[in-house]
Amino acid sequence: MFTVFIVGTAGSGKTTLVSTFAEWLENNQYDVAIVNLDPAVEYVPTYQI
Ligand SMILES: Nc1nc2c(ncn2[C@@H]2O[C@H](COP(=O)(O)OP(=O)(O)OP(=O)(O)O)[C@@H](O)[C@H]2O)c(=O)[nH]1
Ligand SMILES: [Mg+2]
Repeated sequence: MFTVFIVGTAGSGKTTLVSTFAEWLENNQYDVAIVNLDPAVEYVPTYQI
């Protein structure tokens, strides 16, 4: 099992990267769990599995 932390300044593309990376992992037969640690998050994108 791998754990990847994505950190960066506000608006630097963290959510976009995580969403795209997770979709790629799912498409390549990896199981993925995503946890958003931002206490001020207002929008969490979904992706097709
Ligand atoms: N040009 C460009 N824009 C990007 C890239 N990645 C994300 N964006 C845009 O940058 C903006 C912020 O992206 P988010 O993924 O919401 O960034 P974030 O770091 O999660 O932002 P916060 O959660 O608000 O801190 C959005 O309008 C994205 O479409 C990229 O690689 N290139
Ligand atoms: Mg974000």
